[in-house]
Amino acid sequence: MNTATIETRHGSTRDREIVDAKVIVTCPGRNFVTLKITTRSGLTGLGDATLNGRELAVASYLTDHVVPNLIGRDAGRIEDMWQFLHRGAYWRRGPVTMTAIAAVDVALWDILGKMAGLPLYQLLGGRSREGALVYGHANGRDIEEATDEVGKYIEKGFLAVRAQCGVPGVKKAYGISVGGKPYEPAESELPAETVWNTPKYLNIVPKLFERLRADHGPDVELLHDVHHRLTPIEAARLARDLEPFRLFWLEDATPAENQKGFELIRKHSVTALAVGEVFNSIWDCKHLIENQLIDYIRTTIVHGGGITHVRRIADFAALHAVRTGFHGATDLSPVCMGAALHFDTWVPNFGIQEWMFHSDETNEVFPHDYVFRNGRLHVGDTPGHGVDIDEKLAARFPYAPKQLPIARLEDGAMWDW
Ligand code: KDG
Ligand code: MG
Repeated sequence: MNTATIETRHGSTRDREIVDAKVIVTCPGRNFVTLKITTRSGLTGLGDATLNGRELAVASYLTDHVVPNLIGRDAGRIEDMWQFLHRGAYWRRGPVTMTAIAAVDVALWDILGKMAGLPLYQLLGGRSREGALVYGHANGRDIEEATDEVGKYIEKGFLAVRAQCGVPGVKKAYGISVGGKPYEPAESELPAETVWNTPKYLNIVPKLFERLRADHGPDVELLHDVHHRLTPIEAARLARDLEPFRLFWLEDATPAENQKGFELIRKHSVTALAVGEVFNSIWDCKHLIENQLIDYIRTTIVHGGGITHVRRIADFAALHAVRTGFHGATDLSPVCMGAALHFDTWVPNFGIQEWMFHSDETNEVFPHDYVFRNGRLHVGDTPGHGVDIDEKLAARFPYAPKQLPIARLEDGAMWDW
């Protein structure tokens, strides 16, 4: 796009012209896709573009369809770029498109921070809090092991812990570590097959939380992820059974395509509900938010079209007393985590931030300035989002195809994983 050169305090439109954009795919333990944009003045910005198990679809969307459109454009026109990639593509929404748009958007916000010499949270409106409350993932093959693991998180200083335990009679229940390694869902080239049994699950989960409250007291915040496995009436039963143990939230209690199902859960229970890690647009969560059928919205920066779009979701949620609780599994790179933490530091209606630890290799490939202290993650004051990439190191970890597992019922029929 040809724009006349306009001088501003932060350089000219010529300085801000995008001269390069490249996609970096790396696998330091797991796959990550990163977009790096460079301006004529030599500033660079990074955006996460990782979509677990479908990484190369986003890499191709960016390389083949987006990058050619970026060259020559003004990196300072963040809103216009978002509208161009969203409206201009004609084919809107969807996880691949919105993840690609997010990568561009976050890279441009990163550049804006560097141009201004300010950390990203300052560009959004400044601090609302000192640090972002985070929850870690404790799990065990049985209740005994799970309660020990929750104890370890509390000892490390966590104020909030997600707890999952194995289900007797169910092989490979969701969220349970294998072989003492940290839990990582995408473990094989083709999807691992798991078997699901709802009655067995509904039987064990209230027992887990009864034990956790008995062992760890009333104050620690406890969370649980159903991972879309229940029907609305089953979810309503679980939410009601868990009421005495005051969960911070029950997540993805039923698949959110059927949004009326949440009315049924609400009718039977006051357990707080979180939804939205698989959403990618405000239109996915509009009904749930405006009808106050959920308490926390989980759509985060990388899958929700970037800061520009997630800010709209958060502002809309604030009108309806819904707070943020961003997805933060290991399949979202430190670049997303950095951007999300700046957002969390600013957003008035913040609830909590998920934080699964990245591996040491991942942290080395993506040096960052956020740190954990007293149950919260704190961003630094590096201009932009504060996350970088060591490209030489990244090149030593080539892409390794991996897909998420699937779930079947005991009779072999497909179920939601
Ligand atoms: O890629 C899928 C994971 O991000 C997801 O299974 C993790 O549900 C998840 C969570 O709440 O972290
Ligand atoms: Mg989840």
